[in-house]
Amino acid sequence: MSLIKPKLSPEVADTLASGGPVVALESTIITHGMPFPANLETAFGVEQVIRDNGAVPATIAVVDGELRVGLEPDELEALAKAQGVVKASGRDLAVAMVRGQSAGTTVSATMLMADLAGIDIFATGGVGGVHRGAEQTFDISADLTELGRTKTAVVCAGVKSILDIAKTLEYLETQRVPVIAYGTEEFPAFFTRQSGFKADHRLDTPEEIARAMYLHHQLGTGTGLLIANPIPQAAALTHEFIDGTIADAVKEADERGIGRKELTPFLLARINELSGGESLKANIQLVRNNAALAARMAVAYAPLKAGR
Ligand code: PSU
Ligand code: MN
Repeated sequence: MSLIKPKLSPEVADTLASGGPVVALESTIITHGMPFPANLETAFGVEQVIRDNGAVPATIAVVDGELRVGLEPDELEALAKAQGVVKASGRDLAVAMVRGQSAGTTVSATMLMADLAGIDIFATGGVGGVHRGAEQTFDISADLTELGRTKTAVVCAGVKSILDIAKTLEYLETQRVPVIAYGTEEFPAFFTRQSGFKADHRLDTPEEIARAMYLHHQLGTGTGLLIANPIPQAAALTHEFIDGTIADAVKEADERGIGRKELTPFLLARINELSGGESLKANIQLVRNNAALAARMAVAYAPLKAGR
């Protein structure tokens, strides 16, 4: 079976060819996850954090129907400003290509494209999961099934309580996806360092995580890994501050009948409004923190992959 190779930027292509460390970044966070101009500032800032930690960033998106890995600054800016861009999960990529559309890629689509490009590690803020009320709506993010079939390691800050965290962890267990918390026993809840649930595993260094990735793939498991990195203490929100706001936003979405792919972007925007911008500030800091860990993992993983 011949697979499509996305178009790589020259820098990403050169780095991959020489076995150097590359970290993939998603673009739905830019197109649907944060308002302009914070989305663009964050996108540039996160790329710089990856460079500062010794790796090359590869922001992934669909631009005018072309699958792209590594965007130029003007392309990133156009994506951040564009109105009405598609939110593409893995299943939406082929149609976006046929129609010549531009699209922000979700965790699912970004994992798929990273894998096609030969990139093993991907940093984001939060992954999608099992939504609250999923027993009625069946709303389970394609991010979770992608983790069950694509080998990319995804560094996130856990999942926020717009989701049913217990069911999300159950689903990842069913999908055979190891959930590794970095430096903590607890599975973090995005804005907060605690969720009330334990992660399956704890590892304390990027080198150990890289070795676990390597062995996981050597075992032929065929699945991704989810690395949960708690938000830095100084940037974390408290449960008292954010939990009620999240519950209000979830209730409002339910009352207004918002579902399917609109649900997550609506909740993120509404929580930002209701929190007076505090959730966005925390979101920016945790993405940067994840990018730093992912870059350090990539630096440790490159020699293992090359057999050095
Ligand atoms: N959570 C966030 N910010 C985001 C997303 C999730 O805090 O930007 C985005 C990611 O791209 C994720 C997607 O893959 O939402 C999940 O969407 P859904 O729940 O519709 O599967
Ligand atoms: Mn959904």
